[in-house]
Amino acid sequence: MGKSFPDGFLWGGAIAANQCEGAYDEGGKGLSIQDVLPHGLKGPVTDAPTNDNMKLIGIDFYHRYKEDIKLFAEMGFRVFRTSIAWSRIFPNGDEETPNEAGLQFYDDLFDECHKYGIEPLVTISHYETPLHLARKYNGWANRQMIGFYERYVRTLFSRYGGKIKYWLTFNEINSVLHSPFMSGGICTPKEELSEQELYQAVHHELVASALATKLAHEMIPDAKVGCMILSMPVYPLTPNPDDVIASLQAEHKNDFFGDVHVRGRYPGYMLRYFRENGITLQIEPGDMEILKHTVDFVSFSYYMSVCGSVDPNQKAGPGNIIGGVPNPHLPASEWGWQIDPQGLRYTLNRYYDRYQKPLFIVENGLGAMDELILDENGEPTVQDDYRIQYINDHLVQVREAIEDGVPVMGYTAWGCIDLVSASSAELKKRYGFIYVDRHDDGSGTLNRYKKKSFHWYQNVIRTNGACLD
Ligand code: BGP
Repeated sequence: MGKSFPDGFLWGGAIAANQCEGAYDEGGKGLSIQDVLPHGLKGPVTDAPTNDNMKLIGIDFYHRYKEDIKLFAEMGFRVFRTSIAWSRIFPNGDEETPNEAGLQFYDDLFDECHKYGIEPLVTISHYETPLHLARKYNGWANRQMIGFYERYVRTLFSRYGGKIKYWLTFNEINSVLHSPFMSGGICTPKEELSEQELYQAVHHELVASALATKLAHEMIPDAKVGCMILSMPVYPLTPNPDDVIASLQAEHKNDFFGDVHVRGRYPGYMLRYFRENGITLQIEPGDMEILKHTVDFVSFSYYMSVCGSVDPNQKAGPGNIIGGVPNPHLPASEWGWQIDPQGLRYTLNRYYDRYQKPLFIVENGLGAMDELILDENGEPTVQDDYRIQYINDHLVQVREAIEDGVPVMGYTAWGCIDLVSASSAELKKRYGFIYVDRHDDGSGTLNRYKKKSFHWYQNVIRTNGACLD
């Protein structure tokens, strides 16, 4: 038996509304950008929802959440991360009054979590901008988004202030630099979008995020607000100082977001980048004051690391939205994402050295092709030893980081129940401890089955991590 995790460590799992709920046109919901992205980042944006879009039904979480939360409770979850679909609350995004049916849905969902003593951790915006805001305003490229987002968060804080303690303002906020439509609802094709427009959109999101933090602190004094960063450590491919500086600069592109959220101002390296690339942000009076409302904790997703190199022959490999030069020392998943458990310890240490704030790992896991088989009792299951190995190895490194002195609030395994992939919109890329019988051709009963990892994770939580090896 290994060492236990600290008392009160928040064990749990994470999903996002658009990848699970389905019911894309029920309960007064408006369309979101995901409803016209049938193939995720790999395919075109369609004019209207199409039948090949797996997210329209998702895993039918909208209708089956009671069954699913019961299974999460059986695993012992203390926290459950999900997002609120903005277009359920404000179907178009720019109306004055919210949609009561949408508000009621989340009231019921959160009550169901509390029934089992599970603390919800809510992402306010997770790749699901209302489509109307994308089409009419060009998403976060437009400053008016700050006002729409403010109205949305005020609505959430006044309605759920008593029920939700942990809030995240934007999922993987740094991903907007790489996927402007999915992350920021920006319709201008990426090739035509100037850096000026892109960083202006980033400024709008950073102001909106700080405004949400300010409002949360005023409206729900007990609440804790975190930023959420797509973390991807960049190791120099060689000790060549040019590679080291190239890696530092690649890290800066991501660190910039956490730095503003924690320090409340733009870092010098970014001001230099703006200066040297002809970028002049339009900053309104008061913006810099708002940015000073800094977060209570830093949360992040961690799936993989990459390498930085100045060698033009080194080509970037696949990755979680952001790619990078592959590391010759690491294996990769079936989707080519390199597996690097120690990168998680490294990231936790690096963030704590930099921010001195509590950290929360809100996404980590292995997307893999699972095979449903019958166990000795004739029950369908999956022997997902590869997933157990992956999560075990990452959690061992979390424990190392805790031993290093890093305060880690919790760990929510990504896709604790199988869901639709964000990048490829496939269901066959499965992350769950719970198998969902649904397939990319639309077939399947939607029944839920416990994988081997379900029982394993239950034991991890029961022993507070002591069973990890
Ligand atoms: C992150 C997103 C998630 C999620 C995860 C796994 O980028 O925040 O929404 O899906 O990555 O990625 P994928 O679904 O592409 O495998």
